[in-house]
Amino acid sequence: MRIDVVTIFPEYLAPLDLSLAGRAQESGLVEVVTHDLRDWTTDRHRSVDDTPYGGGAGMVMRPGPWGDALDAVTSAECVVIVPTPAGEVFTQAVAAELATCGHLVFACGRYEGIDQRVVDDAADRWPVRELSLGDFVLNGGEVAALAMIEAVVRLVPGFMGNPASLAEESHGVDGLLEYPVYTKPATWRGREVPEVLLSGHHERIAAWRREQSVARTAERRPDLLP
Ligand code: 6GU
Repeated sequence: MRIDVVTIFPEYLAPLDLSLAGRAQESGLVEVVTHDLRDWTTDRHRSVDDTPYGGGAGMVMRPGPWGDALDAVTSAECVVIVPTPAGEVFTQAVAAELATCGHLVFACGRYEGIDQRVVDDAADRWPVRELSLGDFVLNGGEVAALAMIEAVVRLVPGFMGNPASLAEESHGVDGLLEYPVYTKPATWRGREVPEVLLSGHHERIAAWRREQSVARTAERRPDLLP
């Protein structure tokens, strides 16, 4: 998989080289290339934003540099991703879908957003996904892109050492939250590991974990229950 990220803060993406995704890059499974949007500016001040038509607070990213940047880094087979709090919610299902793509291009906006014509123009040529991490506001798309890239890359076939751990985690196949986990010692600060987990009884353990998952989901995320 090839991933291009266009941003005015390429340094924001540096953690990708350290994290899980860094390993995937070393193994050649994934290649992430970041680009500075200002490389596609033509004015002396390398400006990327301007005041919004219709008035209002903040600045909007100009279409010119974005159009040229996307023309340069896209390919016939790519999917363009625009992180924005106004997007559809990025879920594990979206991550799994994107993990099957050969080429992802992230367009990270700052300020109040990117001129909508950039997105509309891109959508005439490539599949475009405007995606949000959830109902809160970040200063720009960079941190969101980092999160999405990590979520996608770990689903690329061949990335995870143990694919079973993908199936059992939160938002896995049954869509429930993960059950609580414990390791040695069996007693710590007077707190015991639940007895059933020491029993060696695999069916009882599976039933207990299922029960914990359902209870946790009902308590914290009732919207996820079927
Ligand atoms: Cl994708 N971008 C920004 N700027 N804020 C967000 C977000 C994305 N998702 C949640 N908040």
